[in-house]
Amino acid sequence: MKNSLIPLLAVAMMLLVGCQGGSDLTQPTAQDEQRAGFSPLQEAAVGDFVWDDVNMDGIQDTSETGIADVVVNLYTCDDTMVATATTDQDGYYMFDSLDAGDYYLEFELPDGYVFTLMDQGSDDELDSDVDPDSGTTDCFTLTEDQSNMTLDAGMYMDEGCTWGKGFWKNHTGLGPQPDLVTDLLPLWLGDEDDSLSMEVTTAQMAYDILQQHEYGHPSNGITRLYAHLLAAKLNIANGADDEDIAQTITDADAFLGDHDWESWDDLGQDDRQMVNGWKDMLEDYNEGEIGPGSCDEYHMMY
Ligand SMILES: [Ca+2]
Ligand SMILES: [Ca+2]
Ligand SMILES: [Ca+2]
Repeated sequence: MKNSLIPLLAVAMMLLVGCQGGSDLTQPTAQDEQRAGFSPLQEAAVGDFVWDDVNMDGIQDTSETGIADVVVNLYTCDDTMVATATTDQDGYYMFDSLDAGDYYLEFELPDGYVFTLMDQGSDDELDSDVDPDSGTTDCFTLTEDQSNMTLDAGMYMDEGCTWGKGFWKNHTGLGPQPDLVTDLLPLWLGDEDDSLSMEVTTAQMAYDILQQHEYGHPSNGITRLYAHLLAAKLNIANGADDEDIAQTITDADAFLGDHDWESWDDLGQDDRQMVNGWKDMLEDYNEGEIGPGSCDEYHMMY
């Protein structure tokens, strides 16, 4: 870049930064500027939509809505940042009053979101144009006076997925499969530091709990609860959304603070039913019946 261009570019960038935001009614429109006797030379524009791709198919479905307050950055294709915009309450953004030229866009993911699939379907009005790995679009060319409103970004809340307890047992590093458990430890069964709570500190201990023969046996309800509670906590530590079973875990942890597997034989019918109910909920979660869904299906889809 020649030094003499820098002041001009700085002025151009200040003008551009002042003109962002499709919904900001306080900004002058091109018509306003023409009425005021100012005839803008730069008329190209790009937009316009960031949406929540709930069904993760990369297509803007009519039931899917925009996402507000997403930061969008505009660059020239030689990586000079031109301007920044933020999506409005309906998910729209626009950069206008642009020079003809080659540009790309960068979209910043809100917390918990990931980008959806790029360039799905045959209608560029209804797809997502962001590479999920880079968060940017391809370079595109704007000619003088061109308005391109097809540059959209789909994203969805990444809720993770869950594996059943058999998967976790097979991934303690004690068999041929890799150890995926150790990095997720320690985990507590029962509220931390309560008298009968167990702290699971090693992959071997996790294996013994999931295998259900070291801490009681498979006909013992608390032994079964241990296994499914540990699998659920491994899933959550691995990134799975816990909304559907957070209360179950809170209740089970409180109970396991003063009941261990040796307490099972002395439990009354109501307590046993309660323990079995928690175990069933946690098993449903781990198997993908509730919660974010099974990783088996997730990996088959992608
Ligand atoms: Ca969709
Ligand atoms: Ca596209
Ligand atoms: Ca598009």
